[in-house]
Amino acid sequence: MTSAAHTAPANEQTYDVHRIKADFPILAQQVHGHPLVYLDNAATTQKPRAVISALEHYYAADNANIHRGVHELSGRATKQYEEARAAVRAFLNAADDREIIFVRGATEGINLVADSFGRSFRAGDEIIVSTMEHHSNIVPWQMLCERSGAVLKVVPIDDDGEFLMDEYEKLLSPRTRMVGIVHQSNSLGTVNPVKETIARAHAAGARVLVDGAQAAPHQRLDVRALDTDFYVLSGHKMYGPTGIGVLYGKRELLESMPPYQGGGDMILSVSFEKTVYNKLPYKFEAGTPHIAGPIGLKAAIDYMQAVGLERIAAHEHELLAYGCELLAEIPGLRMIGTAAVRSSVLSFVLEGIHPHDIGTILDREGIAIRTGHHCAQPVMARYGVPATARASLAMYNSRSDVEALARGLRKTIEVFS
Ligand code: 7TS
Repeated sequence: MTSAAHTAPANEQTYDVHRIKADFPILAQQVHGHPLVYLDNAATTQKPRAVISALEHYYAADNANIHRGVHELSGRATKQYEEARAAVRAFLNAADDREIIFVRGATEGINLVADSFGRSFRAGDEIIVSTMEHHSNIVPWQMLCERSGAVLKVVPIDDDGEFLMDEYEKLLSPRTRMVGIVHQSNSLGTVNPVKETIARAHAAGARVLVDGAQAAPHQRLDVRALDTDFYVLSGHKMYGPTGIGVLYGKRELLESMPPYQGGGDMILSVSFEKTVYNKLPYKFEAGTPHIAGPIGLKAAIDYMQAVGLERIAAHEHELLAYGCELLAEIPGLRMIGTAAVRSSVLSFVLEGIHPHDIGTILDREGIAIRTGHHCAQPVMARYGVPATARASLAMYNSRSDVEALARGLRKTIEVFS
């Protein structure tokens, strides 16, 4: 271990990671006789007490259906649901609450856009995605291609896992209708130059959907500065509940799009002669929604903002650099994903040891990581590996967590030697 392991950098001294960790009750437990070291945050993050309490309070005190009852509880539930929408709007720096659609997660947000915005796509239209997309930003577009005859084009990545802007430029054409790009890759950690990607798409007359599932917990977002047409995120990856996510869309686009699902709440009037759809955002929120979801998500956003988005990012940045330093000293370890700009993901393979075995041995040490293809099989194909081991960081991880990871990996090598 290098001497750097013993001297905490400046940010670690001012950022009280142990106090933050204490706000997450689940992290206080032992697993297989060891203190839990949770490094599977790209799969899902743990929830602070503030989020758990918000959910409990909602169900214990305010639960009712929204937008319908005249009674007190319905009024309270509706108010909290709509306050959560305003909190998400502010978090994304969107212009208007009507541009915020609550969905199940990033996956549903992308499917909504592919289904509804894609309704006008025709044979010969083109959709561009990158090699490093999560399956959820590939398969809905493939399904749209099957339905419409549109063609999917793929931007390659280089050996470091960087998006190749020149190759992208070559793929853009007047036929391009949509560009789907991940803001931060879940399998490589690469942070993509989305602003430039969007500007170039717009210059070619195409629209852009940015998959922000992994970026949302790690950097300040600003959909207006990016000028993105659509942006999706998942609440559970940013300390909120599962089953709630957000689709941001520019108002004029959402206005022009047909509903995704039909049912209650998405209509103004229904008759067998003519049904009139509701205004935004309700046009896209058919049926009783996951009311507690946005309420929990707002609590998560409030919590992140109280800690400070920039401070979280700085802490995680230092931790990633420290983790890279420690892993570089492990014999036979190859990092998968070495882009110049990346965040929170340590993806790697160990010579001669299957990632699944790494994950199993680390688990016995109380260390949770993810192994597998991370729903990014084209990335695995690009690197010629069936799977990687992935440790992913969150605001509550500390230097001791990545030190435990490095120790666990040395132990894994011993077991297999
Ligand atoms: N986009 C990215 C970049 C993701 O990482 C994920 C989930 C999704 C979309 C889909 O999100 P969902 O909430 O709708 O499922 N990624 C992962 C992961 O890396 N490990 O487990 C899930």
